Amino acid sequence: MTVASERTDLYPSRTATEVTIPRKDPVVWSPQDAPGPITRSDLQSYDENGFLAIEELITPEEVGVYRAELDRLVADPLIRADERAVVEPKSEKVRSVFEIHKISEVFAGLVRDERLLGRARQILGSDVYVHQSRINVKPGFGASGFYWHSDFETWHAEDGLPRMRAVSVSIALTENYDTNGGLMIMPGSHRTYVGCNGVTPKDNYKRSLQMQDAGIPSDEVLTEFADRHGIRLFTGKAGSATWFDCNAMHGSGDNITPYPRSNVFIVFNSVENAAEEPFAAPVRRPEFIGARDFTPVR
Ligand code: 6CS
Ligand code: FE
Repeated sequence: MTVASERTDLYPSRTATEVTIPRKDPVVWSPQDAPGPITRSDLQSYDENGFLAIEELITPEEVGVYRAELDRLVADPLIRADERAVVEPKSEKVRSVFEIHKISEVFAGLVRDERLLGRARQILGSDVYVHQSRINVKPGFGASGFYWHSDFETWHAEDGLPRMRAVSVSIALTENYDTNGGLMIMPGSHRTYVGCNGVTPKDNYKRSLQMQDAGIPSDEVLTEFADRHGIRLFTGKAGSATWFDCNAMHGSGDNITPYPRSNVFIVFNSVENAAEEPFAAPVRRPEFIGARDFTPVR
């Protein structure tokens, strides 16, 4: 067992100075002609941009099933009282429910679905396990968004993922308009790592899942990134999905419309990249946020 001090940290962050370094890992870990649901040209586009938008990953009927399950979970007082439920800072409405692939048979089936599992394996070039799953309700009338960040920066610093060998999929369960707080990604930003300054407070997750402040790039870096890469807003019908690389710079705005922007969000990590000790945090986050069960999804 290597102790933290002996480890090489390829992606230092949460130090006194902000750094930007070139990515040291492939984006697509399997050979270009690897079998799987993603076409060769889509795989190349994912490699280049760090994301892949799919117009209809699940059918309208399936959207109905998952929406009903989301509504059931959010309405359950036991779930609301559970630590896996995160509420909106202002309205106290449920904002997210974590580890849904464990608490819901319906969502457990989704992570095993070949349309998800096959794509994750093709991108990561190995068996995969679920590092994190959540439903985001993003209700109307004021749900707050997420400021710009790289998920990998958090998953490396706080959950101990050593390499950039994880992929997220966000499946829309309500229509994503250009007005109700949709996901924004900077295309190509996944090829540069931003090591942020600022130390990770203990129990950071209690705040960061409502409003992230540790691991936030500076205005200067974000301006340079936006000028270089641009910003793409993802809109689409319920059932559409966005796959994005763990290091893509992304965020979302507040939702002040009456229309919720609900999605299910699943993070697949390679079994070759299993979580170690945090690289820049005093303690591990709870397992419902950063999984420690590395059993491959079958
Ligand atoms: O800290 C995390 O793991 C979560 N936070 C954000 C803002 N995005 C990714 C992830 O779900
Ligand atoms: Fe994120």
